[in-house]
Amino acid sequence: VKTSIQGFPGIGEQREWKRTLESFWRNEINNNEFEKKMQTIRLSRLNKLKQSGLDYIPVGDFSCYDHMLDMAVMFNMIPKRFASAGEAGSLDTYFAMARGTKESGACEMTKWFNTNYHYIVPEIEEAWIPKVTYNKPLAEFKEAEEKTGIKGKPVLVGPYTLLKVSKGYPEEQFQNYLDILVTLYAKVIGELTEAGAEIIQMDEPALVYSLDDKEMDIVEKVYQDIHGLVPGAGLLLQTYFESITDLKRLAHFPVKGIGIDLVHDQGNNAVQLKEFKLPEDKILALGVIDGRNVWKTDLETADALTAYLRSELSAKQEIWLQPSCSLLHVPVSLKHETKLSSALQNGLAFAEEKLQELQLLKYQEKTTSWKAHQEKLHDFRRRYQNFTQVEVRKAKRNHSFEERFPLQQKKWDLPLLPTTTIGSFPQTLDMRRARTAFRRGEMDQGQYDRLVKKKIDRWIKLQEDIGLDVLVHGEFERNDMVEFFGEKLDGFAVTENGWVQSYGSRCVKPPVIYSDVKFNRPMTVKETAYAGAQTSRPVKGMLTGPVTILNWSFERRDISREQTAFQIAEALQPELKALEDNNIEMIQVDEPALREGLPLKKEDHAYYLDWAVNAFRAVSEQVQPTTQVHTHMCYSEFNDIMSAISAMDADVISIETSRSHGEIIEVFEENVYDKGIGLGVYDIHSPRIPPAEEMRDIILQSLRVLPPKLFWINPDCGLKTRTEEETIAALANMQSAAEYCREVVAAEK
Ligand code: THG
Ligand code: ZN
Repeated sequence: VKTSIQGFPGIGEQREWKRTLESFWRNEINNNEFEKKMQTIRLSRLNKLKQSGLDYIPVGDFSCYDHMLDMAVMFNMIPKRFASAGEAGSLDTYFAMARGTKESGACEMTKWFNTNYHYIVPEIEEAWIPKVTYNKPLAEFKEAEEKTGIKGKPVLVGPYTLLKVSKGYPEEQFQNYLDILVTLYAKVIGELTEAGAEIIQMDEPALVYSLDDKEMDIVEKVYQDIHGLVPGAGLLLQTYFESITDLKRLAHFPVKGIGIDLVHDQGNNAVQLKEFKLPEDKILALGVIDGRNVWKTDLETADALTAYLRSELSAKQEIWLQPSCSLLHVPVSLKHETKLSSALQNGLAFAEEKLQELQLLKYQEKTTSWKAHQEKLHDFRRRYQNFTQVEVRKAKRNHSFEERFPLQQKKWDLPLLPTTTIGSFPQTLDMRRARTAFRRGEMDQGQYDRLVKKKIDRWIKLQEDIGLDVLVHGEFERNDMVEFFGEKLDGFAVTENGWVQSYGSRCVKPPVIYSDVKFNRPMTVKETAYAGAQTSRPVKGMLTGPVTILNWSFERRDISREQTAFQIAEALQPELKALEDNNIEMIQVDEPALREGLPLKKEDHAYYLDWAVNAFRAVSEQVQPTTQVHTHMCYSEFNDIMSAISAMDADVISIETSRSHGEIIEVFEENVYDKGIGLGVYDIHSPRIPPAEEMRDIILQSLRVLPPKLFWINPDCGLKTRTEEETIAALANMQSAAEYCREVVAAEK
């Protein structure tokens, strides 16, 4: 038995990767220093993996921004609009694509399957000149060999997945582009093989969607063609996040091995594996430990599963033990957690601890460390396994939208095309520093509260001056929209250093749900009510919804996700009541992650959407009909869930759209949406300040498919990552665009 991992976090134990990137972007270090620092981080990570005892160590999974962007640049998928950003293949072009420039908007970014990681979407333009600009995995393979003596396992995203998650090409060109890609992959793989890479991991997570026979034909041909071009290549076809619908078929592709997820597959992969005879020359890589959650592995269970799967396999079969997917999705190490109770730590394993688990499983001996591991796990379970059953049920408000709409029109009396923002304002350095000082006990509650109030005062005034109609308090007291609630609700634990990359240099610290979720005390009332008292305009309260809290936390695995979602929903109800009692009667319950929790298999969509929508509705079940419930969702791809979005029954929804505005407009051409809606009118992920004219066009375009009396105007997401100057300038442009469009609409009447 061998051990391997598909990928390891690149951010470093103390997020040194993030700091390197950001100091480069601030021009504090030059290209040379940047490359050097990145190499140091890359090599120390490799040495750590080497010391862990892994048999196969991934190389090429390390990125200076995102692994999909690396693939795009490697294959020269550089959109024309970046031609002037720098030399093809230069860092300037690379980061221009990731972050945009003054002249050109960044490439679209979207979530990686059903995770909270976001990748850069490759664009294939008609003018694309297919070529390999630079064999990145080869460079890293050689570097690993020279500098650390590791014979690495290069990692590539496979051609089928790459093309599936790319955009910009006509659907009917799919096969054509796939054929072209195959020749490029053959070149990269050929060079790697030549250089001595024995195993090359081809990540094909897109194979876990519900593929039919015809699609499997297409995928099979890809691997036949590559095999034909590079017969000596040792490809390991790696899948994850779900089961393979037809595993038997996949197992007969002309590849050296297959990798499967045995944790997040609903048991399907194991069942199938027992039903056919795996060719005995194939490596079977078993994902037996959870690669995307933080729970300690039950070694007995994992070992029993491995033994069961091996029982009918040939003795010659090469077996690898692996996590279920890349460890990118979990924090780096438990060793920096000084505040988590030992009772809880007994139940946890981050990326480094998972490496140790693989070694314990490899030797299958019930050593003292094995026994100690199991004992801790059992301690944890004894303490936390009980839970309170809540009812997963239909939930709805007492009045329909048709009844609520006129009541709310009357109560709020807003202008046509009301302007607002999504909730957060820039988290400036002074606020971050204050929060750190407060957490360390270097600043007392009174001082901290005064600082928050000063910020709120300033931004209430700024919003009034700009002319916005519905104001927000700005969330200065919050770190992250999920972590903040995790700190205050019962049943959650937050970490000190449990960072996970979210996109680019941005990281999040997902809280851990280890016990029943319950309301403890009001969480948002103090700051929101204070803001409300400073202005005569409406101030919108800001909560994170149950599905998003669930999706962006490390959830329990001993009770169902829907149970936990309803526990969270019920824990939020008293918060809405407390806000209403304090005259906050517009309340936004954000669900940016509702779409990303969508199961990968089509057949599971309906069930998920049903409980997710009901959990959302349960939050505001008891509010007054005049209380206006807003919600917000990030990222496109709404086509497939439009009816669920409507079923959420929010009075107003805002949707992030601006990196793919045209596509979202089409969605509303095809679907009638009949409640309040704001389509983001500019991209907040880029430092670029969009001119008012550009936003006018977007608004007027949207008004062709959505009725003006239901339309709201807002940026496409929260503004916490922007600077104050950028925010003020962009919002002023947005307000002027809104006022212009109001006149256009009035004139049309
Ligand atoms: N919270 C969580 N998950 C998310 C988002 C979020 N996933 C999707 C989307 N939003 C990703 N966006 C961001 C935006 C900003 C940051 C992280 C993810 C961010 N992080 C700080 C950083 O890395 O500098 C964290 C440090 C800090 O808070 O001080 O800014 O909003 N859970
Ligand atoms: Zn958003």
